[in-house]
Amino acid sequence: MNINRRVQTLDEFTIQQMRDFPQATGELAGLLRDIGLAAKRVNVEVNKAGLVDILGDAGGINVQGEEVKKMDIFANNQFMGVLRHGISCAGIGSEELDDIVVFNDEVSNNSKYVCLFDPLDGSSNIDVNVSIGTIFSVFKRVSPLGQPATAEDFLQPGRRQVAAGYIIYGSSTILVYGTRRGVNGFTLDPSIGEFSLSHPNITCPETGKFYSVNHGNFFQYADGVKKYIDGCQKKTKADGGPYTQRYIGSMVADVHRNLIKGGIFMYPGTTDKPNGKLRLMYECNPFAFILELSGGKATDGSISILDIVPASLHQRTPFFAGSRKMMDELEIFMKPA
Ligand code: AHM
Repeated sequence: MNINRRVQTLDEFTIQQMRDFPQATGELAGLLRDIGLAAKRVNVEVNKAGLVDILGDAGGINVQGEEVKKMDIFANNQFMGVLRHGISCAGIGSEELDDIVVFNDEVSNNSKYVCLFDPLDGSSNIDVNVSIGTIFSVFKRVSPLGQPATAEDFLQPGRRQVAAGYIIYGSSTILVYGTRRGVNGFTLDPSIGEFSLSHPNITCPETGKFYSVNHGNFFQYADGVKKYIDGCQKKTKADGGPYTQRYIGSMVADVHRNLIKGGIFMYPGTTDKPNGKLRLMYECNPFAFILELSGGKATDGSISILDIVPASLHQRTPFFAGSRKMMDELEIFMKPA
């Protein structure tokens, strides 16, 4: 087998980017390294979930009122642990925690960043061996250094993210992250235990053939969404069709596929849940950031996800994201009459 040992690891890549920016302090590189380390630990456990007593419900209900799986807790503790003991993060917000956690020690109070994450998205899929993932968002603090981080550091619009990314624990494990300098993907090379650059400079195709939505909720969607979905099913060859419906029910896998291959992902509001299901701060913002950086779009049906001013840590929003031309077409259907 021909092994390319010149592929850059995640650490080499982030350090290289730092060298190109001599004024960089290395804190962001350190943060990404910490996230990569936690991801490797979670990956090991996800891979043996069927073997050990880590599979299944932890018996509790999380702050969203959903059943908590043991792996959710494990993943949350891993990410919180590396960030708490690193030097780059002043505090975290997590899907699994009611409120923000401010680390409040001398080193953390001088750290520039705060981090929000969904430690294990799609975790109801673990029991059936379907891809799951971690999603994260990084903001620069607005409160003064030297003091504990505050709620304002977290509740910033997504456009102010300095980095965001996700990890998919799938047929292979891949970490994708974006900064203003672009979006890059790193696949975990099990032979050396390192994330290695496999998808440099990711760009989202301007259009695609995939549309991803929960059809079970169809009759609860707004008319514009129904008409758009109907249109997807009626696409002819001349219109770039036929489209293919693909919905895993694991956002990381669905959005990743559409980012790489071209497509649109939708989690609209329903009559029962007008704001949909997905969380703004640690599910929608990171994907919106990555999609906009890579040429795609993400909205709540009317404005860019990145322009939503957050009111609370766990707020939900309708979410439409993907290839630019498909999003433009959706917007025509969703415009108020
Ligand atoms: P989770 O927070 O319980 O893991 O749920 C989030 C997941 C997303 O990954 C996915 O897009 C969505 O829930 C699927 O929901 P539904 O089954 O309602 O279509």
